[in-house]
Amino acid sequence: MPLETSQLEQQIAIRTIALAGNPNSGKTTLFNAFTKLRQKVGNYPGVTVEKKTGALVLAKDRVVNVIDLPGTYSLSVRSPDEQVARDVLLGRTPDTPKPDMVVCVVDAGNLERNLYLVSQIQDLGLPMIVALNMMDEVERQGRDIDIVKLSQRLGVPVVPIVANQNQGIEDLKRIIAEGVDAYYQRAWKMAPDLEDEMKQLVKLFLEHENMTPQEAFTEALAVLSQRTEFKGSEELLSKIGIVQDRLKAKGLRARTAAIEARYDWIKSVLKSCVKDKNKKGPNFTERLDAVLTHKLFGWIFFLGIMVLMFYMIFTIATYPMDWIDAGFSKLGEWVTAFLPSGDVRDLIVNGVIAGVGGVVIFLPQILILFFFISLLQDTGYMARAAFIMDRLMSKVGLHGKSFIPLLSSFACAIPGIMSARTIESPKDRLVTILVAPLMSCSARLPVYAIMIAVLMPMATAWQKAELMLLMYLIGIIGACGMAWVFKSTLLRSQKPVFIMELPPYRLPSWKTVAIHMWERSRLFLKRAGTVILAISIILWALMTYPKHESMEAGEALRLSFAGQMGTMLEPVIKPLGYDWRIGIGLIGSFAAREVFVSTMSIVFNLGDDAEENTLREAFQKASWPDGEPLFTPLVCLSLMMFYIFALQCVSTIAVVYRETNSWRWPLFQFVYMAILAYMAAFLVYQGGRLLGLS
Ligand SMILES: Nc1nc2c(ncn2[C@@H]2O[C@H](COP(=O)(O)OP(=O)(O)OP(=O)(O)O)[C@@H](O)[C@H]2O)c(=O)[nH]1
Ligand SMILES: [Mg+2]
Repeated sequence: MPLETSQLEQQIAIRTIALAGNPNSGKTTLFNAFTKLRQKVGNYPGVTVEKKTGALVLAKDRVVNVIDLPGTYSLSVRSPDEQVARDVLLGRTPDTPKPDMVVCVVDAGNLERNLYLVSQIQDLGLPMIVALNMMDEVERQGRDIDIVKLSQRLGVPVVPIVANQNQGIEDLKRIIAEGVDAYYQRAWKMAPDLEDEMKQLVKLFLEHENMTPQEAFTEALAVLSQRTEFKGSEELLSKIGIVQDRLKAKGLRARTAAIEARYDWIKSVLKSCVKDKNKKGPNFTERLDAVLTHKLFGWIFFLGIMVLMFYMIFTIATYPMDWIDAGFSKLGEWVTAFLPSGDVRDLIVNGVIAGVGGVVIFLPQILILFFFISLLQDTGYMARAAFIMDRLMSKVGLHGKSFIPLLSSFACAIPGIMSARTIESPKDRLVTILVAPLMSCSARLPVYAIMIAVLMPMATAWQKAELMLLMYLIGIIGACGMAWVFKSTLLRSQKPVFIMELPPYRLPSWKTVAIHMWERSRLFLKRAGTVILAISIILWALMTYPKHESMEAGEALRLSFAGQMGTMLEPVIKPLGYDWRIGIGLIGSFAAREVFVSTMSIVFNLGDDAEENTLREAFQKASWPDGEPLFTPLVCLSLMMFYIFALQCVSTIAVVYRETNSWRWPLFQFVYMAILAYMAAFLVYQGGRLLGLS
């Protein structure tokens, strides 16, 4: 095909380009640079688990679709997220057109492994550009890559870029706009008799199926490797069977032969294009890893970083929290002065402002939590945490890879559960999904924080941080324990081999951290302004009606609808040390955990005649009818236990439904976690009383 016409065709044809590549090679970073979107990036493999689409403006009136794909090491699929990448590249995804061009994002620091995928994608026959990313690191390591030669050897344009610094992006866009020639000749070869059999198969596919030569080749290779069962006509299948039998008779193993042939070719390419200028001793990452993945120091560092995080949560966050608190009080006073007394004023002051304000006040703590989580993700420490956890996880029958979804669940179980898609074994994936909500998510933070403040008002921030750490550890231990239970009963399967790669440490990009914190606080505030607001209004109404004007405030609350519900629940929760007012909070928080705090703010604003005290003071004053204090240390502990273990989150249930495709698992999860929560709270409260504690 003459070059000019092919380029012309490309120019008209290109509508969709796909960003493919190994995990952690910078695809999403490039996607964000292309589309100005803010998809999540992180320095560990498996950040992106769904395909995402955006628009790339090439010229004034020329826009193409860009698809960001989950990372994959090869096209032989092992996990659900890799399946997405493969299906899109092969044009087998119903809602996505087959890409007209692939931009293969390659980590220049890991050329050998990355070029393996490049070679596989080339075999698909799609026009391709290699975006050689992370060139800054290559330079720092003193390596020299001959771009022109690499491009010649691969037979595709190679563009050096530094995606996170926007370098090379314009070059890349220019070459995309120009279009590339799809002409391709396979460079790697297997042993002659295997190649002959391959030719036979390709011929069969071309004769019997409506395929391009590249499709026929890909299919033939898959059939040769006996990876996929091809579905076709009887005649074709029997002919394929003959070839397969012949291979077996000759003792030829096409699968390993193909892998070896590819790597041989890659090695020869690298030999001619890459030069190490100065060989050095262990690099920065290796030296740091000697400590951070050390059997003992690794754990000390991990726990240390968590204590530090909670310490910050109890110290620097308190100042902005006081300001927010003061702001909402002022707002309440202002509305009280401005509006005539009555239900409307009551709704706004005691329902909306107390409810939403009660949650928004925790924004500074949430910000600090996300600051730390972003750091863990962006520096590459996340993968190390999974690595040290692997020793613990292997005891329960899972591998460290399962710990990444669990760590992400510290932020929120929803992204955590979704990232379980990187797990190959369906059973292990299910176990991970089932235990992920046991990790303490950010919605628990307000509950823990307020309970710890009531429990030990005089303690130092370090002591509070340690108790908070304990709550998080109980969650981790609970998750591991339940994983062990599931792995040894319902979901028995072999213990998988761990192949988590440890990315190099990278300085966090402050922009990424800031964006992450911003996105998360936006979500948090949005939740406060929608879900929490709506529930606050409903609960306010339930707590206000039917009205008993003449009665004292606490008594009127008890006779309200919500009060009646709480009273009905009281016999069930009394063994945990809770009264009907806490019962109202529990009911509300089955929609979302933070609702506990907002409901309690409303309960104690309504039920208490003195309005200006803080929630902590109200808790400390609250008592049983006989005058005994309600929030004793044991009750606080028991409540925290309940919140560690209970699945009080409608959104999580919905996501588990989506990820497992049935109601069975989310229901099962809800029930087992409820039982666990009740038992834990019961044991702490009753056990403590037996020991003579209060
Ligand atoms: N030094 C350096 N770091 C980069 C560059 N491009 C991306 N990164 C960092 O590399 C890490 C991985 O980036 P991502 O864009 O999340 O990688 P990905 O390919 O989308 O990864 P998955 O979604 O897990 O497959 C992040 O920490 C980025 O900040 C680069 O050119 N140089
Ligand atoms: Mg990504």
